[in-house]
Amino acid sequence: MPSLRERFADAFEIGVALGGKLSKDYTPAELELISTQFSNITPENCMKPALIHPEENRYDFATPDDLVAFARQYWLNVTGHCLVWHQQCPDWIFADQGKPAPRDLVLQRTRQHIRQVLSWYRGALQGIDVVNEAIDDGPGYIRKSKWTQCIGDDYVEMAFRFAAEFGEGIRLYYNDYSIEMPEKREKAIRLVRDLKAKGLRVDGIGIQGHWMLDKVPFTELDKAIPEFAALGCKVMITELDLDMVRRETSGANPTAAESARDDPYVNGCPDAVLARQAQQYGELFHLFERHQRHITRVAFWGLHDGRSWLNSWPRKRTNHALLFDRQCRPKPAVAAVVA
Ligand code: 9MR
Repeated sequence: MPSLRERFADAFEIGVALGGKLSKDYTPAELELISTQFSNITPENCMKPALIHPEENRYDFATPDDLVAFARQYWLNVTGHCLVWHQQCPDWIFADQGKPAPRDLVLQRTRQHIRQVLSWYRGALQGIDVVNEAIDDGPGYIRKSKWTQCIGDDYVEMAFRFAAEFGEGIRLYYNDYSIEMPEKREKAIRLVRDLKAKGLRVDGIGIQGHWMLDKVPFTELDKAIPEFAALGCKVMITELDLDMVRRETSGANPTAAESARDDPYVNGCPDAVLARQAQQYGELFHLFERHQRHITRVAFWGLHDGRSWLNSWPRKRTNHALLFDRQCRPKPAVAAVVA
């Protein structure tokens, strides 16, 4: 059987999000899996503002540097994640001597942040999520956050402006969850269209793809991909996983928390359920292939089931969301995807 990256080499890159330091936190089997199956890696956390820029005059490049070095060694591309987000963002950006910082100061700091990260990784990043999850989950347009409080809704525009200023040679993306669904899709289209009308560069739109077993929005995806492409953007599936344990919250709002305590698949996921997962992953890749002229990357949010964020969000449970099991063995979904 070909590896995933071989199987889709002519269609799109196969990506994976990786946490921690590759030089010390991964077993030989995991490293082997990364380098054989995938062609693109995304740092799961270490490039987020709070981690890479914990204090105004201190950057922590050690962990992302480690990932970039690994990627070089194995000829993998790296997609940065993310320059501006309302989560995992350090408080200092928004504060000025105990008071909310004025717009100009926050803009100046944002510009400096973007400048430093993009300059440091020039030549190392193929692309980067410039703004992550800016669209409101409810009826509003731009999500209210410290960014909108301090700068205004145009923080998105300003972030893309700074990214274009310093990001020569790096593709610039807007990334969000549930934007394939009609309500958020309309707002995502409006946002990207407005940015482009202002002359700003938006090279790609990332549909995160945190979906649930038996609830994959195939029909909406089929519409969303060409609609995003019609804006003059490439489309990427950036954080793919298929949640196997029922949850109430859709999308990926990190602050969601659920109180249920059941853990049905703690001793393993039944074959019949894994078969359904295989079928649905297979159908997804079939859909992606049909739209392959628009799609540049399909990336999984985690290397294998044991490393998925869905084991702890929106509550602790034993999940089986990815293509490889906790021992790095291919699950039935791998064969379905390849087929
Ligand atoms: O997978 C990431 C997890 O380790 C972090 O605790 C979490 C913090 O909010 O962020 C997770 O990654 C998110 C990504 O950056 C943006 N889209 C949703 C992802 C899952 O929450």
